[in-house]
Amino acid sequence: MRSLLILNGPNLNLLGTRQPDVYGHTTLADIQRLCREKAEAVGVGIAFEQHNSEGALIDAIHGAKGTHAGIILNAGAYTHTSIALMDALSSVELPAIELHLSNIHAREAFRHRSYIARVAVGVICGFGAAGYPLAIEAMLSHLDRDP
Ligand code: CA2
Repeated sequence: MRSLLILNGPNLNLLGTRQPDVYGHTTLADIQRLCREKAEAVGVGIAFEQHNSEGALIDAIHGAKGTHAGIILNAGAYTHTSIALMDALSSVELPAIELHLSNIHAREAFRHRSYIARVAVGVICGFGAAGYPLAIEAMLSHLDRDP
């Protein structure tokens, strides 16, 4: 069975515990459950990870090569700063979808820049937790596209 890596970056482990006005009440464990349900429904495997450090995220991206067919990445604030994550994604040559809970373009100017978008096949943002199952569907549609 094909498998996808769903990778979450810094502070996303705090979801549902603080700033519910911005990020809602859903916890990362709730999101993981949503992803499992969606993955079962569409017949794809998933690995769901969260790391606070840039190095651990890079290691997870490197490890995806040969194991996963694509990467769904909510890189958190590293989205806006990390050339290293961008380079890691380029190096593994796997399709990646950039994902955010919030609409980063409706927020502060420093969140409008994304290094991840340059190497992603697409971006989903602003749909809260519902963006995760949408990203699974989008990735499968990308993988199954006509060449
Ligand atoms: O909207 C998103 O998904 C973000 O990736 C979330 C990041 C933010 O830096 C990006 O610009 C957009 C922040 C994640 C922090 O999540 C928290 C959750 C609860 C309390 C504090 C932070």
